[in-house]
Amino acid sequence: MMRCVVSRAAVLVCLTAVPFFVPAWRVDAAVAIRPPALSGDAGAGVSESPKWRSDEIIIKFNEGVDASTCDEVIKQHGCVCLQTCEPGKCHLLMIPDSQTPEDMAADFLEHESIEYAELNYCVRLFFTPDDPYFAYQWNLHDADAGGIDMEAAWSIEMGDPNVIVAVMDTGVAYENYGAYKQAPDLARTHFVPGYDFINDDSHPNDDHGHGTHIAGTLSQSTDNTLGVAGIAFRCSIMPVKVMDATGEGDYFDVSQGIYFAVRNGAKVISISLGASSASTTLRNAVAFAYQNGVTVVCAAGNDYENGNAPSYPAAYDSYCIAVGATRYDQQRAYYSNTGSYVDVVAPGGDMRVDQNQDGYPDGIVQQTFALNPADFSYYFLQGTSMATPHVSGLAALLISHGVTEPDNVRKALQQTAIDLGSAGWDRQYGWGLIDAPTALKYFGAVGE
Ligand SMILES: [Ca+2]
Ligand SMILES: [Ca+2]
Ligand SMILES: [Ca+2]
Repeated sequence: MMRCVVSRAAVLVCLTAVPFFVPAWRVDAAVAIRPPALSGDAGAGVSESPKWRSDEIIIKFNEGVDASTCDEVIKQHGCVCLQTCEPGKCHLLMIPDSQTPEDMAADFLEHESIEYAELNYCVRLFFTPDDPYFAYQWNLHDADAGGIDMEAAWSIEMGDPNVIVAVMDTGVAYENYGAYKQAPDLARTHFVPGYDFINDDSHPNDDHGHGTHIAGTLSQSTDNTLGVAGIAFRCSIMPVKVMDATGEGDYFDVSQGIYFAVRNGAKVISISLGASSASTTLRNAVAFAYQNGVTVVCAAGNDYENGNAPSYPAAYDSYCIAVGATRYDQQRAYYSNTGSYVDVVAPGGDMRVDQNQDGYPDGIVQQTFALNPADFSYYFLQGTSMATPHVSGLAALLISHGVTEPDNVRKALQQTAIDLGSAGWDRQYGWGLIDAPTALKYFGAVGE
């Protein structure tokens, strides 16, 4: 299936073993994971913010209880009235350090003058999607869980369908067509026409599984009570197939895909592939995208333990945002390339560990398929492939939020990244771990 080189010009280079992920399902079925049906407490192992104020309760006295009695009862319980909510409606009390709010409320409830006593529950501004496996997406949760804090980001921007992200990959399970089926958790995702440069037709269906996983991280149907969430779930996806069923392609097809995406309105091009040979053809293609105002986001490569050679197109530094991979503890993933071209890092996972103790390897989970393109499940994968759509998704949200031009997108991503490793930019982490809500506030904060 080496489908290049001989019949084409000498500048073509095979992208062998291209997609930057550990091919989980081909090596070990045990890491192709199907999360069990979940009950309501799916969040086990995922840190949550407090549900109520630990030092406060709210009480209300019965109608007709006079003010001096109220003061007396509050004092008897060792509490201090912080505020009242309109006269007589309710009191906010600070409780003694020695008491829990649950016990304190129970004590008040036993008093004859009390109508009710309850905890002061915390509200969250943040949008929390109802997708049942969202709890397993540590990569989308807070930075202290290794993630990019999408709940806070979604309260700022959920995306604009006019912002198109082209996915240069093995295709996407975006439609029902012949043997190919639409992934159920892409049913509400918005797609625009793409192209299949492997088979030269207008049906860029996925016959591998990699591209569907990438599209999921970018724009999985979200808040649909099914499966998992995606980052820029209201933006549009353009599937562009430039790799075949074995995960191989070539620079010529990738370049064609990039020109196609630019000419058909993509604002972001997400490229989770690469190879270690430089190419004028490929460089010209990413330069064309950049010069036409399109943000190109590329995987930095998974070859750290195999020579750490620079990967293209990621290494075309001024034209591409190159993305390395981190894991739950914010450390660089063992496979993630380092080098002068690394711009930022994003969660790519480490399947060797279960640092968040949720019972699964710490990969990135999205819906895709293994061998049969009509049989979908939820798979944890790792790689700079998986890290890349975090950055291209956030780029799409930035553009939805009004940021224009690739240099401004880059600036917002880099300037707000959480610095990791040695201080400032470094070869392992670039500018650091992307921080979605802070990036979305960047231009507002500096007065654009
Ligand atoms: Ca979903
Ligand atoms: Ca885990
Ligand atoms: Ca650093």
